[in-house]
Amino acid sequence: MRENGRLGPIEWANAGRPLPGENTSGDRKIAVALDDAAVFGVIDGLGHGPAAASAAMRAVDAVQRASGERLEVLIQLCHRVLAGTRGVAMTLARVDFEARTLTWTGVGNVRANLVSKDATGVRIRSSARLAAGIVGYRIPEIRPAQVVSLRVGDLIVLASDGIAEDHLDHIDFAASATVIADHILTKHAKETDDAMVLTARHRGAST
Ligand SMILES: [Mn+2]
Repeated sequence: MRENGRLGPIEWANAGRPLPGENTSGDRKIAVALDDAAVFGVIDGLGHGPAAASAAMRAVDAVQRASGERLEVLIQLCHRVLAGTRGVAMTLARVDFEARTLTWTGVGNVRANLVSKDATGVRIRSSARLAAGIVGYRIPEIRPAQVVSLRVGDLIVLASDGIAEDHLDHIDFAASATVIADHILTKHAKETDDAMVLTARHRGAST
């Protein structure tokens, strides 16, 4: 499960695989183009196997159909359409090209970090605030998504909990989004769960 592409100024890639022994993954990615923006996400259907995959795919479908809505609205929408499924953890990140902003929010444990390079080295500049809950089963009142300014070169990394906590150590910041995603999956995927990482990099000019 590897894909990559370019949406406006954003170069993105994802890398994922099911729990060893499973044929289908409950971890799914979203990369959708809007007029002057893009929406990215990682969705982790609870557990693993076909039931996890079908819950995650239903959420992906709901987001894709309504991708221009605010992120809080998209999560509410997923919560409704996932009733009766085992539910998902999900984090969404929207990049507005003109405003150069990153807006993100999540429910559950799909982590999202903004990694920047400055004079002192590579560091995590911001992390998405995640609410406790299970989309499709019980979610808190979704607070307005956080907005962060985005700079050329910045790297957004979304990772399901099948990727180990320390996955941002030793990132080769000179590498492409594809190479970084592959590296994180290869080095940090846990043997006990589905795994998915999505990387998105601001490359400046859109052509
Ligand atoms: Mn998981």
